[in-house]
Amino acid sequence: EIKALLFDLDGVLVDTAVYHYQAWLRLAKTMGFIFTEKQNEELKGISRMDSLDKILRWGNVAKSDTEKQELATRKNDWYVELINKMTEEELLPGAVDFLKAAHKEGYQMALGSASKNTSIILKNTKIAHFFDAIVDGNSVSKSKPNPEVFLKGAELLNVKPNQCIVFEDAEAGIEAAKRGGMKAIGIGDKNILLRANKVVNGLNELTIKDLKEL
Ligand code: B16
Ligand code: MG
Repeated sequence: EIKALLFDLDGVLVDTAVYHYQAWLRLAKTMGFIFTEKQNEELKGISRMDSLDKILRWGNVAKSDTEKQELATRKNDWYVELINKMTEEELLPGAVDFLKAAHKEGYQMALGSASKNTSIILKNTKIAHFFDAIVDGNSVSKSKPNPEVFLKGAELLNVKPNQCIVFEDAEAGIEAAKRGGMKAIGIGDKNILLRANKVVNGLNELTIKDLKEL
């Protein structure tokens, strides 16, 4: 029986990928190159440092570890400037209604995100109160597809992995849920999120009844 729902943040509840892209692109430009929105897709769900490594590879640029730390910090400062201005209007279609319905149904809920900036985003979009536990980039050491972020969430909620459904937009996130022994609902393209138990375009297409039929 499903008792808990674990939500990824970026791409499931809000679209922060556009802000990550703006900030990373600004950084790339300072190094003399650019990358496309399509390439930015590959950065979804992966950690800040892994993102930077990919971008440097795209630009054919080599940097020392110290330089990489500086670059990541600079990008994050720009990114934080952008998300500081976010409002609840930027929640994805159906997100709040779904969280409300799930809460009413009595499900326990946790956030499972790779981001170290979740608290700003949750505060600005006013959805922090829905979550009984928050696991994010500040509390995990292994990034998705490692299941750590979701297993910690289940542990904090005191439920077993097989009592959880994970909501994820990234392939690595679906993989993490599966490796953790959980069910997964993909938000996005079913040709990409192949391992999900079900795929929808957004939470607006999902009902509580769908969860029971999974
Ligand atoms: P930060 P999620 C992820 O969030 C993003 O999808 C990914 O693009 C980003 O690199 C990662 O968070 C780290 O974010 O730089 O804010 O710590 O999808 O796991 O909610
Ligand atoms: Mg995501």
